[in-house]
Amino acid sequence: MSDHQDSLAASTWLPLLTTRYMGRGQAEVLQEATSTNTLLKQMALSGAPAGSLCLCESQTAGKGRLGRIWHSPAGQGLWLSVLLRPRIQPEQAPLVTLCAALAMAQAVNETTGLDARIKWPNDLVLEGKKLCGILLEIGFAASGIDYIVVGTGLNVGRSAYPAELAHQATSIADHMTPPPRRELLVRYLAALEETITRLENDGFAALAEAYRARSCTLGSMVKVSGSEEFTGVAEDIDETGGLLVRDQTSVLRRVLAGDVSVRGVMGYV
Ligand code: BT5
Repeated sequence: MSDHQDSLAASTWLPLLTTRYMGRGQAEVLQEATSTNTLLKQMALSGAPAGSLCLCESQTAGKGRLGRIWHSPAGQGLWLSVLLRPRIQPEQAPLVTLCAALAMAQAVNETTGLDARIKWPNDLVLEGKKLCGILLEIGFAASGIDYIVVGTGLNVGRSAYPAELAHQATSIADHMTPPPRRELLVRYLAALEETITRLENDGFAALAEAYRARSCTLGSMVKVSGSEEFTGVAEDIDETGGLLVRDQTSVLRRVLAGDVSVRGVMGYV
């Protein structure tokens, strides 16, 4: 695909938007950024409205969780951050990651037919390998949540990740000729508006069925590592986004953070 056909210039996708506000605030579209999350946080602090976004062709300091690096080579992905100012309680904030994961899984499926699955909490996987990572950054005010920046790194092109990650990473181009990135963007923004609106109005219960249908974690054997280490079967998500895992002594335990490996996914056997 030539650069022109796969342009992310706002003029190519703004007319395609089907949303009420998502993607319609301020839009910063850059050739190169340090991190779209970092830039959008600055925009949030300067008063940018909900639905504003920042996206770029390449990131020089793409961030994962816990200071990890997110590889974001030029033209190879949808390196995108969206600004939300959701009407939810602070303890519900982790659910926004789940909303974004569901929205991106739906967008990938609708535009490519590929069966992207959600690995709780913040990964999308395709045939057991990581296709997309999500990073939430939250700003609080005295009254509650001020803003949430939702960053998504979706691998689209053949060179989206370095060769040393080939055992655990994948890209749409590993499976098919990718659609123009603006199609993924427009579908994601529409799906994100819907999942966030449902969360605001009715809580996660309104999304649970759709989430479960796209999850590769629920119903699977998982290994939890971090402050507590145990294995068990992931049974459900609770009302604040925690994962409920039944351990080998049949006790249901709530996992809020930490790393969860799913058997058969991203190199865990
Ligand atoms: C994540 O962290 O998965 C969150 C990634 C969020 C990236 C987006 S891009 C737009 C926005 N701006 C930013 O600066 N960030 C967001 P985590 O679960 O910690 O996973 C990080 C790990 O994924 C790394 O340690 C690598 O092992 C692996 N990784 C790095 N780049 C990758 C890539 N392009 N594809 C697949 N895996 C990758």
